[in-house]
Amino acid sequence: MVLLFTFIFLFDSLAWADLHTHTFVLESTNVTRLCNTYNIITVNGQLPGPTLHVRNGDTLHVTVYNRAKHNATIHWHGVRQIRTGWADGPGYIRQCPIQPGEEFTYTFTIIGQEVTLWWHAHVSWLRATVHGAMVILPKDGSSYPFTQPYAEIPIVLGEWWNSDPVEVEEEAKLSGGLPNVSDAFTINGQPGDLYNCLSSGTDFSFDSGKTYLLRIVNAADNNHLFLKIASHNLTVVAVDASYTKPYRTDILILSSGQTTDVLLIANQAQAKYYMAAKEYTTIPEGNFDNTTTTVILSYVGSNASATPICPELPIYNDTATVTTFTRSLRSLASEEHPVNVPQSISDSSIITVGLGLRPCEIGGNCSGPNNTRLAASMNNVSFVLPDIAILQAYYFGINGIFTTDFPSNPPVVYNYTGDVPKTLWAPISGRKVKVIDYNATVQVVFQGTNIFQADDHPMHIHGYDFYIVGDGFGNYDNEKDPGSFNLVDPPQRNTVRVPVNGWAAIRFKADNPGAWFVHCHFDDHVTWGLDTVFIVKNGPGALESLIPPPPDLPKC
Ligand SMILES: *[C@@H]1O[C@H](CO)[C@@H](O)[C@H](O)[C@H]1NC(C)=O
Ligand SMILES: *[C@@H]1O[C@H](CO)[C@@H](O)[C@H](O)[C@H]1NC(C)=O
Ligand SMILES: *[C@@H]1O[C@H](CO)[C@@H](O)[C@H](O)[C@H]1NC(C)=O
Ligand SMILES: *[C@@H]1O[C@H](CO)[C@@H](O)[C@H](O)[C@H]1NC(C)=O
Ligand SMILES: *[C@@H]1O[C@H](CO)[C@@H](O)[C@H](O)[C@H]1NC(C)=O
Ligand SMILES: *[C@@H]1O[C@H](CO)[C@@H](O)[C@H](O)[C@H]1NC(C)=O
Ligand SMILES: *[C@@H]1O[C@H](CO)[C@@H](O)[C@H](O)[C@H]1NC(C)=O
Ligand SMILES: *[C@@H]1O[C@H](CO)[C@@H](O)[C@H](O)[C@H]1NC(C)=O
Ligand SMILES: *[C@@H]1O[C@H](CO)[C@@H](O)[C@H](O)[C@H]1NC(C)=O
Ligand SMILES: *[C@@H]1O[C@H](CO)[C@@H](O)[C@H](O)[C@H]1NC(C)=O
Ligand SMILES: *[C@@H]1O[C@H](CO)[C@@H](O)[C@H](O)[C@H]1NC(C)=O
Ligand SMILES: *[C@@H]1O[C@H](CO)[C@@H](O)[C@H](O)[C@H]1NC(C)=O
Ligand SMILES: [Cu+2]
Repeated sequence: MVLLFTFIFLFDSLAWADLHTHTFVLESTNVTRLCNTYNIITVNGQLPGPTLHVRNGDTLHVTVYNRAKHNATIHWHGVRQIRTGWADGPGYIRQCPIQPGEEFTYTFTIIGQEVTLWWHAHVSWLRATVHGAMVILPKDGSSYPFTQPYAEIPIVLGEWWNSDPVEVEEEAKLSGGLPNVSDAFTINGQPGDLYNCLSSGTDFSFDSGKTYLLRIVNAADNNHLFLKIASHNLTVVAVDASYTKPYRTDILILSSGQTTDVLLIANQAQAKYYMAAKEYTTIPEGNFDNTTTTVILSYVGSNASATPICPELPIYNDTATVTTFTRSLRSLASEEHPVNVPQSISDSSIITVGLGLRPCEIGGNCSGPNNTRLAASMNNVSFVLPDIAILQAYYFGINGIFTTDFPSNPPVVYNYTGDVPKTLWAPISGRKVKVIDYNATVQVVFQGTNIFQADDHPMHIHGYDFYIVGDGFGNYDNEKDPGSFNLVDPPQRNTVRVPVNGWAAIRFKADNPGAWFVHCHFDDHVTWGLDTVFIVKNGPGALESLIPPPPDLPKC
């Protein structure tokens, strides 16, 4: 079976696509940021890690050697992994981690996805330093549905801690309190000029009159980021590897996990301009990183000693700007790139997403508010990772690892976005998963809650792109709100920002069997349990089931 599959696979790829073989070495690396040297984990000594260049239809073999001190896995963020879920990466969901000294080869094919995705570590907070961009060109012989750019520039946004991010997480887990906030944001690994330390970042050089494609990735662990370039408008042409109708704007917002591709025309005076990014959040001041990262765009011929022009970024909690941006995005919906939104739904659920507080164990020291432990949940279930992978338990029929009773509706109906009584604040712990029939047409409404602290949660579903058919503030109304859904050209993404004290509705067809991680893309919220798993059953057809696991799959 494995051999047969591999054979067909190779035959196919020889016929129309390339095979890319890469080696990722995870290792401790000394890097200097903010004028100090820190020992962090990188891939091949680089921060951000290597950019992968592929075409739609190509196959990748990436062998990961773990020469670092932490357990590791790599996730190919947004890659649909049709039938190849074993290569998806999240630790204890799809695979046991690659332990120090071990190796594993990820094999997968890019099917029907173009423009920009990315990759990152998917255990603990290793992602903070282990990530990189994935550039996906159209198939040979086809082209972008927009002006062919003169040049393309990957732009990876991230955070920087003056510490090992895995230790930041461990510290917060032990204490039950808020983790340390980052010390800086970064663009392509560098904080830029607005910190107490001169940056060694490289300027981007622009030729007057030319059009550039900026492939922007928000790789930050715990943040949504605003991004702006002084004096320039940008035209959004794709998000999360799905084409959009061109949308002209002077500001971008990217939630953790999201990618956005924009065209920039270098049509301004020959000068230097800052690209700048800072956090969007509604949590109280003092509890987040209030800094701004920059990089310089220099026009060829500009005065080398001139001061760059600064853009004016919105205030950190400017939800109105975020809402305008998000609601302006539409799928391209062209003949070549059609929209297939499920029009009728066979599997519908409403899932609350939010934080919580648990009482401290007797004799414990808990540094959450009033001696509590921070928690997070979906439909009041705070997910606890198993010590073997859910997919392995499912595939091999190992009992007792998970239960299939994830609730399809909030177990208690209350005013989710009002003043929530404290008796509702502590979630239960569990490993409840949702089972979905093959080919089901699925609708999920994510409803944000106001428990302890309302937030915009970026919800990510592995193995799928979904349509965001509607969103709103307050409580979702199942009678009224579906009337305003966009079922014609809604944006398609793999990560949706659920508005603070609001909701977002998504639809997709369950055409990819496997056990798929569903979670907030903020790593601190994942640590607290804002996650679950959607198990999509195999279909009856030969090409409708998960392939068998690779023989070198790591063991726990
Ligand atoms: C990192 O720096 C430390 C302290 O200077 C040094 O002992 C260590 O060998 C360096 N590690 C690497 C991988 O260069
Ligand atoms: C978190 O911040 C505190 C206070 O600044 C510091 O003492 C501690 O070392 C930090 N923890 C880590 C893991 O960096
Ligand atoms: C950017 O777009 C706005 C609105 O369309 C327009 O007013 C402004 O002049 C444009 N700026 C540049 C630099 O093109
Ligand atoms: C956050 O940064 C802005 C400037 O970007 C500044 O005006 C504001 O005072 C800062 N707030 C805090 C709490 O440091
Ligand atoms: C370049 O900028 C510097 C600093 O603003 C200025 O002193 C100098 O005259 C400028 N040179 C040219 C050729 O404009
Ligand atoms: C946004 O933050 C500012 C400054 O902290 C505050 O005055 C304002 O009330 C906040 N706006 C909202 C909508 O919370
Ligand atoms: C809690 O803190 C107190 C005072 O700092 C200390 O004596 C005690 O050992 C701690 N308990 C635990 C379980 O860490
Ligand atoms: C902490 O306790 C104080 C005093 O009882 C209360 O006013 C406050 O709301 C509590 N905070 C939280 C987050 O529970
Ligand atoms: C829920 O609470 C909000 C905020 O207090 C309030 O505006 C709204 O009317 C409440 N909704 C219901 C249905 O009670
Ligand atoms: C969650 O479940 C716990 C335990 O049954 C209960 O105390 C709490 O009120 C529930 N909260 C919600 C929002 O359902
Ligand atoms: C699933 O849907 C596809 C495309 O609509 C269809 O070709 C296939 O027959 C369906 N399979 C099942 C088992 O319903
Ligand atoms: C690494 O993974 C193995 C297998 O799941 C586990 O036994 C071990 O405790 C993990 N190590 C750390 C440091 O988490
Ligand atoms: Cu979250």
